[in-house]
Amino acid sequence: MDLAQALLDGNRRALAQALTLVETGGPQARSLLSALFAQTGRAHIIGVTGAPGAGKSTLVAALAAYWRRAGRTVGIIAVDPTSPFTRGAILGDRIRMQTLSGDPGVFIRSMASRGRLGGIARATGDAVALLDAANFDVVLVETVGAGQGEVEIAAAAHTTIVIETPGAGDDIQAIKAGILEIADLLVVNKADRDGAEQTVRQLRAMLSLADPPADGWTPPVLTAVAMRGEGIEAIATAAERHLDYLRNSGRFTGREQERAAHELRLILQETALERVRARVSPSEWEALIAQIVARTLDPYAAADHLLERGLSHSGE
Ligand SMILES: Nc1nc2c(ncn2[C@@H]2O[C@H](COP(=O)(O)OP(=O)(O)OP(=O)(O)O)[C@@H](O)[C@H]2O)c(=O)[nH]1
Ligand SMILES: [Mg+2]
Repeated sequence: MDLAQALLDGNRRALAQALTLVETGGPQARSLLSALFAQTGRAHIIGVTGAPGAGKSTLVAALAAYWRRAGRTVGIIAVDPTSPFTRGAILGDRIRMQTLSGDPGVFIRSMASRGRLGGIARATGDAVALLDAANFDVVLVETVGAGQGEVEIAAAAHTTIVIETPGAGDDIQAIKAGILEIADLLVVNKADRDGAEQTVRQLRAMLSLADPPADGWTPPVLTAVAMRGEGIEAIATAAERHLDYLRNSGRFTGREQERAAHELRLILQETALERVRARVSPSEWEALIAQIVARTLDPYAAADHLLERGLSHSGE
């Protein structure tokens, strides 16, 4: 069976199989992605990031339900979930989640980076491409905001939603520098708890103090009670408005160029490493390491040498 064609035809088992393939990586995954690449570029890719337990999955599920009611199809990727995707959502909104599961217009996939030798960002980008090719109108990517994760997701998305919670209040300065720069939308979730308004005010103050946004879009700060589906329509509408803004201001192409450059860099890094690994024997590798330790070779010269070995006669 032609996996690419089955995926394009809307076969969900083929999609699941294809996702497993790109998670593993390798030549088969590459040729599948090459075959599908021309069919990508339609989906609105939305990254959702925030601290563990901020309510990302609950919000993502509620957004998905909202867009389904609007007749749009939704693909969801949860990267490194610390809790199962549907846990919060099921507790919070049983009926809505039941509507999601069993709905062919929604596809949910979790991806774990544990035990993987790097490549999670590349694998996530590939998974997004598959959902895009499979004709999902919106692709939501959930990542825990802990270090590189949220920056990676912002580089791969059209629209990035950053979730905060009330009571981040006192240590709101602890919101990592950089989080405001990547946010296209800021959401204070769990607004049923004390201090939500204060957190909103603090975020707005931080935004007004920050440098004016390079792309001219000032991120709205919205509140939500994702668990009860409150504030969801405003968030969905703001995400759509952001995409419209990118398109109408001519900045969409720039975003696409950034996304493409980011993806190309990830692929180059991984491919170069893979080729070096394939062509340099462990003993040769160890000999180079020994030379570096002995200070008879510097690591840059070693890398040059390895790259030459890895990239020569590259008749793959
Ligand atoms: N009080 C309150 N609780 C919420 C709200 N939204 C989600 N929760 C709860 O917060 C907990 C975490 O929700 P999740 O959606 O799993 O959060 P998450 O950010 O996806 O968590 P991880 O993926 O584990 O990082 C669950 O118990 C939810 O029911 C809300 O608006 N108010
Ligand atoms: Mg989650």
